[in-house]
Amino acid sequence: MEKTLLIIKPDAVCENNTADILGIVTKEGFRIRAIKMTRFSSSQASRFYAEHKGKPFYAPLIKFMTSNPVIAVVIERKNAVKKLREVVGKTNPAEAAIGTIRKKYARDGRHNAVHASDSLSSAKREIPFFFKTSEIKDWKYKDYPVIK
Ligand code: FUP
Repeated sequence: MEKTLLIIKPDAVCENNTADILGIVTKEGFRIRAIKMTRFSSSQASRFYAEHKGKPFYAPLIKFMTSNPVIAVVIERKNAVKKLREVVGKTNPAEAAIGTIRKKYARDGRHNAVHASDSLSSAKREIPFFFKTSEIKDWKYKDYPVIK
């Protein structure tokens, strides 16, 4: 089992696509381990996207990502990083495969519905950006007490 970070971006939050996107990932066998709605401050967004500093799309990216709340989600399954990248699709929805989240919900390469960690090392850096270890919860499928 492997954990990765999914962020539902401001466009998808504001278009009320949150439940649809969570439905897709849970149907793909991902289990939600942690979830929160938050809003990036400029300094948080700059740190999160530090690798893109200097690129032409950096300033508008920060402006967009700080414009409204996002929903950060830690999800887990076998091969989580690779599988989520497949389910999410390419950065630009024009290039994304049919059936992917970005094909369905992205407007363009900036307003592209979701973020998904691009490697295990990115996931390990990005998850603590939003969650303390104690906020990530373990649970087992269909394993709960039925209280009489
Ligand atoms: P991805 O891993 O698919 O999210 O893509 P990148 O890491 O290359 O880019 C991160 C974010 O930068 C994208 F989700 C949106 C933004 N971006 C643009 O706005 N324009 C571009 O041409 C490329 C990326």
